[in-house]
Amino acid sequence: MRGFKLTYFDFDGGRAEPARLALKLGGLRFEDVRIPIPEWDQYKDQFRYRQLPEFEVDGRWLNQSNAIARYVGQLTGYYPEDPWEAALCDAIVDTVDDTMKRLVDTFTMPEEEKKAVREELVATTLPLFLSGLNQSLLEEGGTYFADDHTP
Ligand SMILES: N[C@@H](CCC(=O)N[C@@H](CS)C(=O)NCC(=O)O)C(=O)O
Repeated sequence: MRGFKLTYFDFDGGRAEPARLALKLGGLRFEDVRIPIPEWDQYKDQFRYRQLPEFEVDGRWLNQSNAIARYVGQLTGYYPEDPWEAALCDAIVDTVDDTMKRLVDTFTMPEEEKKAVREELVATTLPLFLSGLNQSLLEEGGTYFADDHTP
């Protein structure tokens, strides 16, 4: 059996969660390594890009959460086989990433700047991205963004 190890921080959600969920739902056994955030500085240098998640498969390492999720999705049947459906899926994941990045960028801002930037996001970018995602979902039938097999 293959040895899988997913390393991320010790909370649910975040960038490792799609891979964690696909591994669990797909029935693949894996080592779920969760580094406590306060201890991160001790571990950081062990990782090539000094960031997480990282996924180990039989001693080989893969970084980038979306690449990891796609790979696990392909192993477990949660990633579309049809090229168009796969592209739709990728586009949604990248759009969510674009949205999230704008929020994450505010995390370390000084309070006053953070408030102003977030107010601007709430007034402009977030409604644009969220309504775009909603439109994409509706265009695909309203249940799944891609690969909808519901009867
Ligand atoms: N594009 C990368 C981004 C990875 C990333 O930003 N990871 C953050 C946690 S979500 C991290 O490791 N932060 C710790 C640090 O930068 O010291 C991915 O999707 O995997």
